Amino acid sequence: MKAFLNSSELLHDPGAMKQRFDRDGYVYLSGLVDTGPLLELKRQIVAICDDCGWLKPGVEPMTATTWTAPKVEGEEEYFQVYDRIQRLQDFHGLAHDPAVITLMQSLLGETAFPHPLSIARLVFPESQEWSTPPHQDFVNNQGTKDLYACWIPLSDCPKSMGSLAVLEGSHKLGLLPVEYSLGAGHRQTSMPAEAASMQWLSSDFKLGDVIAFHSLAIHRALPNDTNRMRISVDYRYQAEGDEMIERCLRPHFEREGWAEIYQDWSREELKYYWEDKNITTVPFDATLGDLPDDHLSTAIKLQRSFNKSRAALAEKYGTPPDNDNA
Ligand SMILES: O=C(O)CCC(=O)C(=O)O
Repeated sequence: MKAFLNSSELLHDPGAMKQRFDRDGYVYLSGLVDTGPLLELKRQIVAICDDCGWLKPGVEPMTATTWTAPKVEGEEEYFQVYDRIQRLQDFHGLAHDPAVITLMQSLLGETAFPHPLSIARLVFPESQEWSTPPHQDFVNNQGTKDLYACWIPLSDCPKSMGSLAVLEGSHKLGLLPVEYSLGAGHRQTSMPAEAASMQWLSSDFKLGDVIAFHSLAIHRALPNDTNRMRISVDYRYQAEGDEMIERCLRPHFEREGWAEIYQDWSREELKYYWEDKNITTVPFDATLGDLPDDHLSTAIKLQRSFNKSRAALAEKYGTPPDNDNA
């Protein structure tokens, strides 16, 4: 797979950065973010994973080495960890990283701001059926199409660990219909014929590298073929005054409200920061996610094959031994 074009040299030329983004639907910047805060956030996240028994005992937690069958979004065991991550000040704070904001301002103008809805991904090995399918963020995020995501892995993330892939130039295909998928969101883009001549790009990310992409750019995750969890975060940005849906002002999955999430925070400026901004909300259009009539048969077929591989994994992992220092 061809690598992303590195746009770091355009950091001091916002006009050229925006032109490249408009052309390709993404910009990739190596070493944009300081590694210190990324490692600190990862340390906090792996401590939670470790506490919940996800990580292999006796192995350095920062390697995020797993030893159980995959946990996936939507499962109660996943939420035990994820709800605690949603409470981390540093997780939400990273969306405001000055280098990321400067990048987003070059793409969206001076008023670029992050949505309060912030997402962390904890992608287990052997969870390929569940990995993020090709999709356009606009179907979920809606509001303005000038809504751009920034994806940041919290470690080196080679392609083999399930890094992000983008279909180059696909933001120019417009908003596309969806079909059923098992992966996050249960929707994937129904690929038009023109997509066949486009190229999937990805890269071996180093810690500190980021990719920003357009809400119509088709993107997906590669399978995680390592024995470690891929931990990454993704944030969305738009200009003040542009349309947005209410849901983007609320916490991801909405299992707790901001008051609970903010309980242990010390940085007042990170709380409810959007309330003094010029926000224009519009209703969510559920029809954009409408599935084709035959989606139930597709869903049943995919679910059956998923169940089979889950059963095989349950047999493989069984109950973790009490003490395994291997
Ligand atoms: O990290 C992933 O698996 C998916 C990320 C994604 O789809 C996004 O950032 O919009």
